[in-house]
Amino acid sequence: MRNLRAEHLGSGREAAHWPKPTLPEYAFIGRSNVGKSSLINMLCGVDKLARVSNTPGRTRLVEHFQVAGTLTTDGPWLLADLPGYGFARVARTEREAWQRMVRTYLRERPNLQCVFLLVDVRLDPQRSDLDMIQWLGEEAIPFAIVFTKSDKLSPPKVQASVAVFRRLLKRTWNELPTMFITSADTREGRGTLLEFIDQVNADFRAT
Ligand SMILES: Nc1nc2c(ncn2[C@@H]2O[C@H](COP(=O)(O)OP(=O)(O)O)[C@@H](O)[C@H]2O)c(=O)[nH]1
Ligand SMILES: [Mg+2]
Repeated sequence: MRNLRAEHLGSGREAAHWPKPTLPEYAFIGRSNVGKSSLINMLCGVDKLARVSNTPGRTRLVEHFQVAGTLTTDGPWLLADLPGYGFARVARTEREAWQRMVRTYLRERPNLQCVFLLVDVRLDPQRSDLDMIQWLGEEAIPFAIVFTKSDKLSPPKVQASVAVFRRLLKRTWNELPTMFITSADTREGRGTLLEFIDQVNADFRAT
């Protein structure tokens, strides 16, 4: 399968350290261990692209990558790897610092097109994910839910798990977000996710 050229642009805590917001940008966020680095690497078809974001001490920063295009088009786009949440044992001050930075980024990044919120398909809906969804909705920040590790369950169990999530969200939302089912191991969902990015990139360039 076609690999995408991708390069690490830098990391930073605040807007002054982020790349100029001229290209369409997609942010990846989720609880630690959800499979964020694996998904980013799988999408780009590059081993160890997102490894840099695992470096201790840099995990509290937004990591930016520029990707050369998708499977079918060459228009460049930006990928932002956000620090994970859901550590049980993180001190409150650190959690608040995380929240401040991530919220500032999500609210104020002008070229942000969509937040991909990653959810482990094996788990029941987690409070921290639901809180994030709630907040994104209230802030009117466009997002999609990306279920990860689909290879770990049988297809019917994957569908059942997604259905639980949909039912829960339907209690609060009239319109459900777009959902993707992915696996870094089998590469399920790669084409679909890249097509989605393609479409949004095209809309961005048309305006
Ligand atoms: N079977 C399987 N394991 C995965 C998948 N994605 C991630 N993992 C494993 O889950 C663990 C955490 O993945 P990682 O990408 O580092 O998660 P992150 O903390 O969200 O960046 C690692 O052991 C990965 O090998 C997947 O799609 N399928
Ligand atoms: Mg990671």
